[in-house]
Amino acid sequence: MTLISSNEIRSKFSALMSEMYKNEVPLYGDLLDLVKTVNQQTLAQDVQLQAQLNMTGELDRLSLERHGAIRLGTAEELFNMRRVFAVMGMEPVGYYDLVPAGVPVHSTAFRAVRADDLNQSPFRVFTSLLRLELIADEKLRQLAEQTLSQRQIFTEQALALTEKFEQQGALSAHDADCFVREVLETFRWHTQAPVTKELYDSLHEQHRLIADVVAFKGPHINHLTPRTLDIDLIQLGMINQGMAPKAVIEGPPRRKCPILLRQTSFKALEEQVAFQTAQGQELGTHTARFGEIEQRGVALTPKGRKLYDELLNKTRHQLGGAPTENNAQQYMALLAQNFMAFPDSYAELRQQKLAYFHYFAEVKADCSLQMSDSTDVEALIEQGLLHFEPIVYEDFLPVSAAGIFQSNLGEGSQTDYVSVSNLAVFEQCLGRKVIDEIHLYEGIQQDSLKRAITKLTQSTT
Ligand code: OOG
Ligand code: NI
Repeated sequence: MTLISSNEIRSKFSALMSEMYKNEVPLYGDLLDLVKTVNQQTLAQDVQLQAQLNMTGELDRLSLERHGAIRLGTAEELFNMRRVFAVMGMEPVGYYDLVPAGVPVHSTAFRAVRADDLNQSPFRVFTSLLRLELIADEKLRQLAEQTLSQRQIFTEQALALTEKFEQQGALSAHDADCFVREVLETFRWHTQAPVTKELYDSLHEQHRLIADVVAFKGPHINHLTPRTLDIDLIQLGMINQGMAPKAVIEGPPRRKCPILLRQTSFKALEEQVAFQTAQGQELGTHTARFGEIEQRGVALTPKGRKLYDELLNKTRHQLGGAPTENNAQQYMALLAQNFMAFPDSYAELRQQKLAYFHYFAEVKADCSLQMSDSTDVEALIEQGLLHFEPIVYEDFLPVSAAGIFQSNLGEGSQTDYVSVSNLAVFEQCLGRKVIDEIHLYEGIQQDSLKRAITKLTQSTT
């Protein structure tokens, strides 16, 4: 019996999900076409970028690359989602508290964690858990809890195969095929809502997000995001094609050396939904699903991240709040101006320990490396024996995520919740600890350096 690797299962699932979403939201397909053209153009014009992506193993994964997002309603749903994603080699990385930004959820990102695995399939899912305790109206909260407790978002087969994986440590080809098809059902859009329009409306009144979670059969995938190499070109392309992107690109401004993550999206679509009534059905609409694009840059160290947060906060402070349609130009100008303080060459980013890098040995025939030299990274780089390339940021940004949520929830959806961040509660629901992303980047950097140094020492002795 051939066993299928988690990488293969993840890769199959990602392809299947993309197909499904293309059928459900045709604009996503248009976006994929736009991204493909822009990426080809950008690579053709920038051989250095092509070489860099080739070195780091990202070139081949580029056309496969995407993330999705879902919103869950209960601790049990999050617990089982963690088990299901584990079958695909995806683990919870990072904790994002969106409550301070007025969105009543906390989240993690499920993704592969090793560099090789990420290159085989970089598929990830931003997964949020609704914080029902933030619904002020107690009756409504109870009704929401009761509604959620009645739904099962996974098929029986999906859970059975997950259990089988947990027992065997892998799945057969047949089981893996069955698993991806069954799990896909959880993410499907349903035009029939299991609640009345009245309940939907009262949930919606509390927060559109609450209605989006509680009033549906399952956590429909709400966007799927391809990775572009030039998000400004995509933003222009979207405008030209009439896709109505959001006013500003979230994240850092355009730079020679991209950092972290830049994102933009087109607005959610209004879709028809059939609600339950005693007599049958009542039609209404719901707005949830949208399209998003991202451009990824180098992962920042805590020092780099601190500088990023400072400059972003400064910009928002100068603007007097979060950017809107009306002050988008001013925001982009301020952002660009403030980020002049962020070094914009890979050499400086590395030397000042602002970002993480992969190291590669440049083995030369005539070099003689002494063991004592072997740890002086700076000298090795100067001698051309050590080469470095940026480690791509694989995660998300809470301020950007809040901006993406908000642009698709409509104006006035920002609510001031009084609450404390609650990692411990989140981890308890999840059934394990979330992985610290900084730890992962540090590990990748250290491993690559160790490998490069070993190669250099071996080749000279
Ligand atoms: C998730 C929004 C966050 C991102 O790319 O930052 C996100 C959601 O709307 O459910 O996907
Ligand atoms: Ni997203």
